[in-house]
Amino acid sequence: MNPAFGIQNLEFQKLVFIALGSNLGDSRKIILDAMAQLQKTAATPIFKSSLWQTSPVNCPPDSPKFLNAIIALSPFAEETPESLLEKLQALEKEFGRSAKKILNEPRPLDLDLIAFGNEIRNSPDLILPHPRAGERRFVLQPLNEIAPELILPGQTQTVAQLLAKLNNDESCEKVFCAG
Ligand code: PH2
Ligand code: MG
Ligand code: MG
Repeated sequence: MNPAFGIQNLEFQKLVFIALGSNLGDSRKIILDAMAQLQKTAATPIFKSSLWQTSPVNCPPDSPKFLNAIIALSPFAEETPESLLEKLQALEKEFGRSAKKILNEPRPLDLDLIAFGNEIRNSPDLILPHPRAGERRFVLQPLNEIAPELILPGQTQTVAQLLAKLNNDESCEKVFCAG
């Protein structure tokens, strides 16, 4: 399913994009279950990328590969970036995430808010849009499946253009279509 293809940028203003990552436990089940939970925090529509197996970036040596995906949803009218962030952090805990001891250590579930419409934030707890989203293949590749024409706030290029000019050797392989 590729329902967001061709959607105009104006409509993206209402959409929230969340990156899902897991490299500990049954990552495929965790990502799919988390996607199902995230649907409950949203009005429709929901757009889901495939699941991609990706090489760890800036992680401790011998870290397992990740499964990564992106979900786009239309938030409830009263939702704010801050209220949604709280829900994402609660969900990470529900899936067994504990307080971090080592930077980017393996985790069952990481939920990163990539964009919340055109909102901009620069607080210690939340930077919007996500500052490294435009550089990460594990974000751009799944995002490109559902929103190739999206221009993130502060960017001049679309997701498809950012992906095309990406110059790094991060591996990123589609492993499962979440439908
Ligand atoms: N997340 C990180 C650091 N490195 N590498 C991959 N492949 N996928 C991730 O989701 C990821 C990462 C910090 O959260
Ligand atoms: Mg992350
Ligand atoms: Mg995170």
